[in-house]
Amino acid sequence: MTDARLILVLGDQLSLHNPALKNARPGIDTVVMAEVREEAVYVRHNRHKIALIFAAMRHFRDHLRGAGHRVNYYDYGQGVESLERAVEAELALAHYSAIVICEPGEYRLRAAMAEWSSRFETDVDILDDSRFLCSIEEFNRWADGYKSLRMEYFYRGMRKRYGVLLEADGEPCGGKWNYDQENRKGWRNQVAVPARPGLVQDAITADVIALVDQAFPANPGKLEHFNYAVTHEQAQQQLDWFCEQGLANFGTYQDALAEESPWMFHSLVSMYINIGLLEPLAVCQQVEQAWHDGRCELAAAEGFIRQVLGWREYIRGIYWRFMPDYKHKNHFDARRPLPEWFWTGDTDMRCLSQALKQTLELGYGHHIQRLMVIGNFALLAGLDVEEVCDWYLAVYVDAFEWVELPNTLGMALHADGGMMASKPYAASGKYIQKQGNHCTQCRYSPAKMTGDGACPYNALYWRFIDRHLIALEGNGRMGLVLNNWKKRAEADKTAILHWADKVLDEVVGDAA
Ligand code: FAD
Ligand code: DLZ
Repeated sequence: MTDARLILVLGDQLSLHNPALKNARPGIDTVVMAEVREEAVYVRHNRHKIALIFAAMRHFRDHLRGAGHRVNYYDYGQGVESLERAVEAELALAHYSAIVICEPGEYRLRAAMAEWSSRFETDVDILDDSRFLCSIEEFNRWADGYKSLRMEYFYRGMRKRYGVLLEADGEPCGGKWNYDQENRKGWRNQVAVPARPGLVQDAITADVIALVDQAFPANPGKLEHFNYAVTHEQAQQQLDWFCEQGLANFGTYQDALAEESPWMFHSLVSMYINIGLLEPLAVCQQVEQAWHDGRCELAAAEGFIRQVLGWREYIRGIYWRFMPDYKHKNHFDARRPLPEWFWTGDTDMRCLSQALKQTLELGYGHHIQRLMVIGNFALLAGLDVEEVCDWYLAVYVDAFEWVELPNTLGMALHADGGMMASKPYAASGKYIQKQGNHCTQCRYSPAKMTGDGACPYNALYWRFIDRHLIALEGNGRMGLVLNNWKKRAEADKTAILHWADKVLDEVVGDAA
């Protein structure tokens, strides 16, 4: 009787620290990896995302084989329907004493795997994902102690726990925990944006690109622009490049919007951390070291580290604490169908068109595009929460439900009623004008509220305030805005609301 184990490695678990691989015994255990239909089609994934995952999986397979592991790998062309079917096929080939898996990042798969033990009549060990810096249990323990779960307090705890940007006496470096106030500059072409280095594609990646182009003809994504790292070494080179070229300006322009660049000074590392090509603590430590070496200001390093050590871990904690109910929340009862142009980017709103087009073509949008351009529009227009979330899950290369859902449903759409954010991230065209230079190229004017040429964000913003006045009334942080609206003359309000309905009818389609 053999005690060989079947170790299943998923497409976003390509880490050398994957707990399922930690005790794997080359020559005894078998690692299984599978490109499967179910994972590839459960939303209309961007082709960049599928290509990134398949190419990184194939490179990881070779890496494991190089380290002596037996890896049974199923190519997409073999037509395996699901991960469950891949396991079933393996169990038909050999006897295994147990199936070992690192817990998956999405609830639907976690729920399915909970059935595997009885389904396969085999032990199934689902291990904690040790690649996160706060386990689900630890997050829940922290959350149990608070009435409202604010990221800032969680983040301070993580800084202390991991000794990041901390003085010897336990106080934060520089005397402050958070330098966000210094990180909000708008974009007026103040400095040159460095060109991103191109990555050389090997035969494995070229094969995958050809496969994805052929197998997913109706999906978004232009693979002639594919420029993502597919190995640990390449991902590390991308991070090194960011620390050299982007980090110094990252903080200052973190909230900026630029006509000239899809990524500005952002790091483009979320996709690598999320699939295991980079480790989050090492990423934070490298950025901290860059500050110690004098390569950036403290505000830039702190601003970056807060996103990874704070937001990323906090978001994951929120997901697992509140799923599965969280997915069905719809605080503002937003149900307007997603306009078809979300899949083409064909709208005259310049900021929105640019954010959508680069998202669809490259699989990437930076945070302010996701939150204040696309998400803000979806919030103001009352777009259907579930449809918007599915869209976000499909179009970004870094999208996995554990991170996409709280960011979209909670942060951008406030559909959880404020479980995460203390107020909705709703803003008019003036915010977009302040943060960037799209408005100079746009046919709409942020200075106009109604009439031809008025920026649609303006009237939609006040319509949103008017519609949800009662729901927002108890929120102290909204008081000023609500009073501004209430103080307006009735005729003024009527004209704005009338125009907003026209905008919804003409720009969004369907003025329900
Ligand atoms: P940078 O701006 O350089 O930030 C550095 C790193 O911080 C990122 O790589 C990421 O690992 C982390 N980070 C920053 N903000 C967040 C956040 N809010 N939540 C989690 N991690 C964060 N991020 C995803 O990884 N996957 C998603 O599917 C995703 N969907 C989003 C949807 C919406 C509506 C919004 C508002 C945000 C979403 N984010 C998501 C968070 C954030 O926008 C991306 O992580 C970031 O834009 C990735 O680009 P970057 O690597 O250049 O990030
Ligand atoms: C996103 C994705 C895709 C497109 N394809 C696969 C695949 O073929 N095989 C696989 O193991 N994983 C894939 N993934 C990642 C999974 O969807 C991911 O592991 C789950 O969503 C859990 O986070």
